[in-house]
Amino acid sequence: MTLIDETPIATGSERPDVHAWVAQVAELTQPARVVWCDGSGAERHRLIAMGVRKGTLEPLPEPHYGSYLVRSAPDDVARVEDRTVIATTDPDDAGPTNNWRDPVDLEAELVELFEGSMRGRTMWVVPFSMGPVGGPISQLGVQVTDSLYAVLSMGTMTRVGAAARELVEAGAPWVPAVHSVGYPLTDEFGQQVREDVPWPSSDTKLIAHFPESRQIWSYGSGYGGNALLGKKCFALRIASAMGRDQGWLAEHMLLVRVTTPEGKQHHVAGAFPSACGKTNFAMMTPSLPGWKIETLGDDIVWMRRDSEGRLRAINPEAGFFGVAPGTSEATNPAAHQMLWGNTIFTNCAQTADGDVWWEGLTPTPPQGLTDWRGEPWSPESGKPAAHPNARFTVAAEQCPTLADSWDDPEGVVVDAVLFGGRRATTVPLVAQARDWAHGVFLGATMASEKTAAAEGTVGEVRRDPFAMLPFTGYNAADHWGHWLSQGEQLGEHAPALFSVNWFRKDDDGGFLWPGFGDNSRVLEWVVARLEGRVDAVDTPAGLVPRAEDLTTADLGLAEGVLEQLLTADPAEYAREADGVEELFAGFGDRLPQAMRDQLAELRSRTAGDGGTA
Ligand code: OXD
Ligand code: MN
Repeated sequence: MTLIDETPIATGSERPDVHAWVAQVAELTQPARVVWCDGSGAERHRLIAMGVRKGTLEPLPEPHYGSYLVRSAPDDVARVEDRTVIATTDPDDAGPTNNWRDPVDLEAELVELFEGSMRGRTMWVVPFSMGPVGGPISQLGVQVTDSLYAVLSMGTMTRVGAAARELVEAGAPWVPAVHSVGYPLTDEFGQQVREDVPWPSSDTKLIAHFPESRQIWSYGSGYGGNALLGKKCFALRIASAMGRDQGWLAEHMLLVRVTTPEGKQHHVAGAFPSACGKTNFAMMTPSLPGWKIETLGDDIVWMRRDSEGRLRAINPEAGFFGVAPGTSEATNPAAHQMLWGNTIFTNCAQTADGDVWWEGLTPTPPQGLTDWRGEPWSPESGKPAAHPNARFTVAAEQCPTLADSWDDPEGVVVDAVLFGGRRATTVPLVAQARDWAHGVFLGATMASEKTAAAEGTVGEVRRDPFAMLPFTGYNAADHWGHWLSQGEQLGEHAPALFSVNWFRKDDDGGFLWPGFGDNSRVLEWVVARLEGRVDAVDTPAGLVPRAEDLTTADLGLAEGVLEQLLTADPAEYAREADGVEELFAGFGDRLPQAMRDQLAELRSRTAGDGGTA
């Protein structure tokens, strides 16, 4: 059976008939029944009732109306990056940061894996839109899946239903996405071979992407980004390749609207690696009086030039799949409040009265907790009660800080983009790029430090270009080239680019900057730069604020801390240049010349300060 080659969607001119495609997948996977989803409330109720009956969903007590706890299999708790592959005809099109596979070999492997993989199970067909249905920046997809949890979650995270289905049936471009948990219940003769379990999954996992024919095949996992195929698989890996070919951008970014005390609005996107506080930033309560931050998205942004040449952005998702641990009324009041009901919690701990709990929700854990595996828990166990990657899945509309324009199909005009890593040293609190190419260099060279063995020592630096290391569906160097050419086309309409770093530490390992709502002080400076109201200091990091231009008087920072936060030390940047050179070396001649020029510029700015140039 040929799965990939007979689906001529790569050319963009012809699409497979969706019904023929569903029949083809059903012939391969042999489900007991095929059910088309309509995304209705009635359907959600039916699915939830089924999930409760199977033991997959456990209802939470009052007052959490419509909320459920799910426990995954203990070995199916996160994205599996080493089993996530990109198939391209030429390995260089996947590049050195992806796990490359030959498309023909991969197809053969997938046929073997998926053959009969849904026997005895229901195959749901989920037509969905990423972004408002029919919008100029939106895209369509169809996920088939034998996971009830995936269907329910897709219903929250994307726009599922008749409107998307009608467009797909009418021949609009769409992305086929096949998902099986790899847990068949019957053999080829229809004889039952095992009972279903609350969280079906397989030891064999493979998350496969075909950016050339725009297809996704995911096997063996029911968790998050491995299974909700609209998210990382489509909206980042496949969409980034579509964006390269079609002239737009799919990025791992948050999106907020900033309103100044004078009532001026600016839209800011921000690329931050996983676990660097994107959701907290996107829902921030600013500590600066009179400032307002409204949420448009917390994880993914699609951006496209409009007819006037401006860069417009949407959040293609319709919900939040957020990390629960660390979320509390103190750290993220908006997120805490939006979880009042209609939420699916996965791998959280459970209190004696059946409610959910996670580390950081309350200063001390309540008595009588059950851990995420369903075992009794006490602090003496030395293990977390909630899994560190425990999640909540909730509709965007429940977010109290949601901007009214979050659902506007036209999107919002992006005024600024922030690139933020987690760096204990070297990188200042904020720096504006000198120009577009320098901004692309700041994005390409973003990094996070692994936790150092001893507090205060310098951790190993892991480069995470554009926070897209596991998410760019093509050669990362081509991604930088694509950003460079977008900048050329945007010209005077290009947003301003900045690097930010909330995580700089003092010599004792303490954070220098309070972060959270105080990050609004950095946004105040960003806005002042956009409005041309303040000068900046030219440093190896870029254009850094003068200390007097940041509002910090009421923060009680110790003497010298602000200066330290704003320092871009040439000697440290000479070492940074060495690290960047190492990163760039991996890309050979795919590296854009402009990136080589930026590295040379950094070398010249740090010459004589310990670098190798
Ligand atoms: C996520 C991630 O789940 O970036 O959003 O890992
Ligand atoms: Mn993410």
